[in-house]
Amino acid sequence: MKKALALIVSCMLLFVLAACGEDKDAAPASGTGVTDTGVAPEAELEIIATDYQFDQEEYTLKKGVPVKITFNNKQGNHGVMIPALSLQLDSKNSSAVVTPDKTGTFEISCSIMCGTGHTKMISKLIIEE
Ligand SMILES: [Cu+2]
Repeated sequence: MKKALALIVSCMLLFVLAACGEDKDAAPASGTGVTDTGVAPEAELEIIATDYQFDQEEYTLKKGVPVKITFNNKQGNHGVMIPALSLQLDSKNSSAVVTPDKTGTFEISCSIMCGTGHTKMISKLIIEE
């Protein structure tokens, strides 16, 4: 009898834990798509994607200036990946505030296998002093 009770209690515990887990997963979906790093942006940059290119060949940012980067998927299904900023955006998670901490020329590429032109979707990110 005690065993049965213990089993029921542990089942209930599992259920409660599972329910908590679901809540956590659901939270980001109802968010605004903005990754809040607690830093107020001083600049904004929009990257627009179409089949199969980004709207600019080069994007320029300033080192040390927090910038809100917004990804705008106008055509097709693309994402943007900027390894130098540890940043990846797509239509679901479309905006983030980052602060570039190094200067140089880096690569921006598409993060989603979007089709025949995928490998051509490369632009430059220039971070100036
Ligand atoms: Cu792609």
